[in-house]
Amino acid sequence: MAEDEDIILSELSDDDLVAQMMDDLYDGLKDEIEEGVNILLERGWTPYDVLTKALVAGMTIVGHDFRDGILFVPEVLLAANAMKAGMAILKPLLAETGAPRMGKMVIGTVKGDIHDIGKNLVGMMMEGAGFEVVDIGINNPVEKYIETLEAEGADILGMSALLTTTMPYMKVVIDTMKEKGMRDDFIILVGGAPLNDEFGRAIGADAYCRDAAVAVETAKALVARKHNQGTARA
Ligand code: B1M
Repeated sequence: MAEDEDIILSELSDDDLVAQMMDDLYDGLKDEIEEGVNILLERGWTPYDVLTKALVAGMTIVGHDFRDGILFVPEVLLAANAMKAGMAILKPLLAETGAPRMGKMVIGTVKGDIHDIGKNLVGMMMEGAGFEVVDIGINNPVEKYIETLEAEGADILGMSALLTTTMPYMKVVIDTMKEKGMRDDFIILVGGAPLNDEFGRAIGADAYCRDAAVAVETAKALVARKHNQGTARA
């Protein structure tokens, strides 16, 4: 629209800029999202605030309209690409905290599921908190989780699922780990929009994490507890 072409992002107030970024994310405008992220950072916003108050909040609106049949897969993919472009700018900043190494996490989205924005965000925040993160991507079968956990000598397994049809696969992974006698060697955290505490408990995970910040706090608490019990891996 001609009106939109006239908008100069750097001239907007913080509130107007964030509102405009939400519109731009909705419209899948990658370049504008990158520009908006950079402007907020230049104005002294923390990377975490840019992430949560502009990008995640914007993606929540996209989610609602996707659910309600107002947006469709191609539009949501564009929005996701714009979101990822913004996250790519924030990633090194979030990881740059100089926090002491806390442990190693293998994280991946389960088999049948290709949603990766939330998982990527958890990985970024975990790195920022001092964890080493091995991201095995999307659509992971149980074999991939197990092979990577063993090869990496990890402390934590993180699994993500965004679909009600794929979340039961987390139990397949945990049950297989139990069968192999390796379940108790790892802290298992699960997350994703359709999950809840009860589901996490029912499938035998150590904890369900509502969001990336909770994942970080939970991982820190459980790693500390494991260290105190003297059973943590080096
Ligand atoms: Co999808 N999709 N999608 N989608 N999609 C949902 C999940 C949906 C809720 C939309 C809706 O109807 N409202 C719905 C699921 C319904 C259900 O199962 N009950 C849905 C559907 C139906 C589908 C398809 C089946 C659509 C179709 O093809 N007809 C299809 C499935 C494909 C597949 O996986 N096999 C599909 C496809 C897609 C796109 C490819 C278009 C795209 C994904 C792009 C990508 O990820 N690269 C997409 C998107 C973007 C969404 C929504 C709109 C947004 C998800 C997102 O990125 N949110 C989503 C709607 C929604 O969730 N409200 C939707 C932002 C992100 C920051 O939040 O992922 O929740 P989230 O992560 C949070 C927490 O959940 C938590 O921390 C994160 C950060 O705070 N967390 C963890 C997540 N993982 C964690 C792991 C942890 C800890 C915490 O480990 C320790």
